[in-house]
Amino acid sequence: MERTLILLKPSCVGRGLIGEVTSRLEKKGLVICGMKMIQLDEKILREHYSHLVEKPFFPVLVKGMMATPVIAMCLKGVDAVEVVRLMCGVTNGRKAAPGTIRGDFSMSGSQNIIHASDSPENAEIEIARFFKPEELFDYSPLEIGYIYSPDEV
Ligand code: FUP
Repeated sequence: MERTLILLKPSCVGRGLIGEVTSRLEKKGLVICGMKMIQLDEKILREHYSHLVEKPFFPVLVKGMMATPVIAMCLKGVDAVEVVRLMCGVTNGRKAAPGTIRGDFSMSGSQNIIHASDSPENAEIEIARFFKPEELFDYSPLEIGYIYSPDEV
């Protein structure tokens, strides 16, 4: 099964939406295999957002991402990367479809609640960035037989 990395951003933590967003991911059938609260610093954000370092909004992005601790989560499921990106919606909350996490909870292109890995390759890099091996757990929840049929897993 595929793994992906999400961050519940300060716009989620600061608005008391941790439970609400986590609940959506759990109810979908994604398995939480790692979860912790961390305070990000500039060093890890420059690495995580290396593709955006030259953008004019980068300093605002970094400041916003350090405003509160964040929740880092590793999620597992069939096609987990694509499934979670679809659940998040597009980057700008004002343009994200209703029913998506950003579409339902965000009015902003930067205060947009959640980060999610954009490819399986990047997911593994990001999981290793935020979690030590001993912080990740490989288990099957009891209801796995109701989440997938046997030929899907
Ligand atoms: P996404 O993959 O949807 O998280 O989007 P990006 O990797 O392109 O952007 C990462 C973060 O940079 C966004 F979540 C918010 C911030 N950003 C801005 O603040 N302004 C922009 O115009 C684009 C991105």
